[in-house]
This record gives sequence, C-alpha cells and structure tokens, in this order.
Amino acid sequence: MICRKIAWYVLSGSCLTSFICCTGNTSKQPEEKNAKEETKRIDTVPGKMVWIQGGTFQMGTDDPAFTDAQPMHKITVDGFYMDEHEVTNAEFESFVKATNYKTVAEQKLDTKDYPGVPPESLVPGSGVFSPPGQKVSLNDPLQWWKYIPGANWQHPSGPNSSIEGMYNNPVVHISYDDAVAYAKWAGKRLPTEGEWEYAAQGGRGNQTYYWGNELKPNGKWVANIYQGEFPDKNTAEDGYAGIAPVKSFPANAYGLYDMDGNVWEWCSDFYRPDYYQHSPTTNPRGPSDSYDPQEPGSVKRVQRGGSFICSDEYCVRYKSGSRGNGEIRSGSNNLGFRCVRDSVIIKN
Ligand SMILES: [Ca+2]
Ligand SMILES: [Ca+2]
Repeated sequence: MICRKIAWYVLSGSCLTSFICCTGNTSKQPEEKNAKEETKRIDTVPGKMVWIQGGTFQMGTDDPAFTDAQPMHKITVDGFYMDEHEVTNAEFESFVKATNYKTVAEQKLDTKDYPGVPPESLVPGSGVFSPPGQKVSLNDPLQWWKYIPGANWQHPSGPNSSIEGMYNNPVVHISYDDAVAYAKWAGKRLPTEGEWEYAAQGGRGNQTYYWGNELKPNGKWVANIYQGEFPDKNTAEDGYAGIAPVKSFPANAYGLYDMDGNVWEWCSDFYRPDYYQHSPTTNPRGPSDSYDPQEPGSVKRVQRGGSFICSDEYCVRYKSGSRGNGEIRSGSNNLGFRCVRDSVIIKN
C-alpha cells in the first residue's frame, strides 16, 4: 500500500526504498425502558451489516511468498456484525456532512514530518495509481504511483475529478485515522485482522483465494483485481479497469462483498511481520505497537484483501491469508475500509 511518505520521496527527489505492494448506520440501538428487568441480545441485523457467527479457523498461509503471514495457526473469534460491503462515498459523505470532518488527505502537511521539503511544496494530496503508458521495471513503484495535490476522497483522481455518479463506489484516500473517525461516528469499529480473515474465508477454510482454489471459477472473474501486463496494459477482463461499485461481484457464503480486491481495507491491528509467531489463540487484537523493518520509522496498521491493481504479477496480496500494511496517516486511491460492530446486550 502506498505510503503518504510518497509525498516526501517525490517532493525531495529521494528514492522510495521500500514499498508495500503493493450507510453510515447512525441508527442507535433502541433504549426502551421497561419495568421488566430482562436482558436479551439484539438479534436484528443492523442495516447493511451481517452477523458473523464466531468460530475457530486456521489463520495465515503456508505460501512461502508471505513470510509475515506464517505460521498458520488456529485462532478463535467471537461473533460480530460486519458491513456487507466497503464503506461507500455516499456513506462517507453522510459522515462528513454531519461532522464537517476533514480527512488527512485534505489537511496541510506538517513541515516536521517532511524534513528538507520546502513548505510551499507541502500541499494536501494523496497517492494516485498512474499507469506510465509503457512497460517499466516492477522494482520502482514511483513509475506508477504519483502524489497528486488535491487528490482526496471527493476528488479520487485529482482536483479535476469528482465522485459524481460514483456514490456506490467505495470511498478511497482514507487513512487509518479517517477510518477510525468514521467508525466512531457510526457506532462501529474497525475489524481486527483475525475477524477480517475469518469473515473473508466465509467458512471455506484456508484456500488459495478467499473464493476457492481456482483463479477463475467456471471461467469467470469473481473479484475486482488486475488482468493484463502490470502496470501499463490493464485488460479489465473482469469488467473494471479501476474501482467497481460495491456488490458488483458475488458475495461470499456469509453475505460479504469484495473482501477480495476492489479496495484494500484497514484493520485495527498494529503491523508486525512476526506477530503470528506468538499471537494469542482467542480474539487476537494485534501487537502493542508496530514495527516494519522496511520502514522502521513508520507507525503502521494492517490492511487486508488487495485491490483492483493486484494480480499474480504484482501485489499478490489478494491471496488468502496474505497481509498488507500501511502508515496510519497515508491514503491512496485503492485504499478504503469497512466496519464491524459487537453484538449488543441491552436491558429492557
Ligand atoms: Ca479489474
Ligand atoms: Ca476489498
């Protein structure tokens, strides 16, 4: 996932030394007061959320390409509600209208975070996937990632773009901090990495892809990923060269859409590549802080599921069990989120 530090790298002319491939439901639970003291679980499903029954599963992968997702280990998660799809532009707009919230991509960059960069160059913006138009080395992400001043959730490709007609698309250019702010407003939270993977498996167990072991079951693409030669020849065989409206592809057995592909999704866990070697077996919530040896100075959280620019050629992290990560104040036009909510026990 692109790091907002791309701004520093681009603006300062430095090389990017590492690079990870790579309705706001405001309705409150009823608080009816009844003379009868009775405790019961709310079994009604909140709008656009599905109940994920808790259980035990194998987390991680044996794929040697994903050393930070090893070893495979058995964990148990409690049940929870999960948004059936990625948070959309329409949902995020409801949040912004209600709160006047400004995302990180819309805020001025702090000079102390970007040493050596002239203050006049520190303009709000975000990373945008910008295919170079010719074949390039896959070792240099700056060939296809550009820091675009004025790019943010309302202007996904830059200041001259808008979300008009794209209200059912997942919101993008969302940093971790932005996602947490939305979740709090909606009375929800971000999923833990364990919850996310359990939900993505949809009861299938650990397979190559969350949808199964075949890349194209029955000859059909079942997620919005990248087809063609990366990054300059996107054949869009799945119907979408960029982001797809949510629910454009089939749901998994739990009724969840686009867990694989479309846009990356934030999880609440701090990122550490060795966490699976000692994580708890019940409701793991991630390490107490983050450490990524590739970017040791950055505070990072986990991201999951890959995006519309993931393929077997580049950013293979849409595969089952694989992990992504990102700096918490960074966003890009392939990064969004979805929320979860605990079951609620109330007294009537
Ligand atoms: Ca696609
Ligand atoms: Ca997704």
